[in-house]
Amino acid sequence: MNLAELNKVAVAMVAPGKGILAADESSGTIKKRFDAIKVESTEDNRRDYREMLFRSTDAMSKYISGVILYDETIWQNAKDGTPLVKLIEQAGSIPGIKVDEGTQALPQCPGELVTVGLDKLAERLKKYYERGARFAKWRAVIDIGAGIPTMTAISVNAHALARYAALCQAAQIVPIVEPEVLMDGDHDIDRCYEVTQRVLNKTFQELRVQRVELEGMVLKPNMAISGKKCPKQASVAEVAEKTVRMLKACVPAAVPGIAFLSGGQSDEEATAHLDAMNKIGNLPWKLTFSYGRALQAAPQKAWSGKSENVAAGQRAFAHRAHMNGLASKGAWESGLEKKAA
Ligand code: 5MM
Repeated sequence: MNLAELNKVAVAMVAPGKGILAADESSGTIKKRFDAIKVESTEDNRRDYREMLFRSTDAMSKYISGVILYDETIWQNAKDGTPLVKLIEQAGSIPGIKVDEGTQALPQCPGELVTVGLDKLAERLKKYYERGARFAKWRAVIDIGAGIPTMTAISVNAHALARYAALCQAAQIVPIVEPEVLMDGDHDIDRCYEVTQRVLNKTFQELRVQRVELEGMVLKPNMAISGKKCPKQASVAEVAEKTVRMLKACVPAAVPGIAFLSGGQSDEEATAHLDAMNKIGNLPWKLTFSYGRALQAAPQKAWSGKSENVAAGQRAFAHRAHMNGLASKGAWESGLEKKAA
């Protein structure tokens, strides 16, 4: 393993003003997204949609440090035969790959999940590296509810995240470590804080046990935030203050950067929260975005599967990428959203 090279890639992934586009929706998830805009989820439509994003040259080169791809996409070519991976590289962005194979029910833990995909991962990583991937992603899913999460779910998911991360680094690929505590319930922000703190502590304990080099990874966590169904929604200032406090308590300064998931927040909320955290300042790591829905909802709607809407889709994508790029430097203002509208 060449740690200096891994660190160089990790630092580039969280470069000031830039963040990561999570375009790694599995077949089931992209179908859900396409259903919402009444587009059939065929291989060609998925290719056309992602080609539209990756050919948004201005946005890609200015605001997108890296793109997380799904297995199908990393092997796909654009309409003119250029590999999609090349489009990303030509824009100066880094190709990455989701390598987990989804979740399965966790035995003896009703309602809880464990992420799978470690079998043959070393061989798969080698092929992805040859294709151009320089970072990877694995997402663990932790739900909050009555009596959950159990320590069992936290522990097995942290163990798998660390196994994955160690294998990535051995293959000269930077691991994005994503332990996602879902915001689906009716819990308040303090319960989210407490659960996420336990999850992060266990994850970093496992990363240490399995000798993962912290300088060569990126963390992708949820924010400390109220559950979607909680009657009391925390303000932007409270989310920012509690998330920064929680991360300072759990994430070693050796980690070059933290790139948040959006987790179902609205586009503007996800931007406002990131911006408010960066405005607090004096942080030991870079804080940026690795958004899926909060970057793609607007371009999906604007595109709606029609070739005549490609320019509008690219404009919508460029706008969100720009706003989040500003937020990664604490330089966003809500007025900029209105001006664009
Ligand atoms: C883009 O969505 C990713 C893939 O999800 P599935 O494997 O469930 O299809 C997802 O992992 C995503 O990278 C993260 O959850 C962050 O996305 P959001 O939408 O939460 O920002």
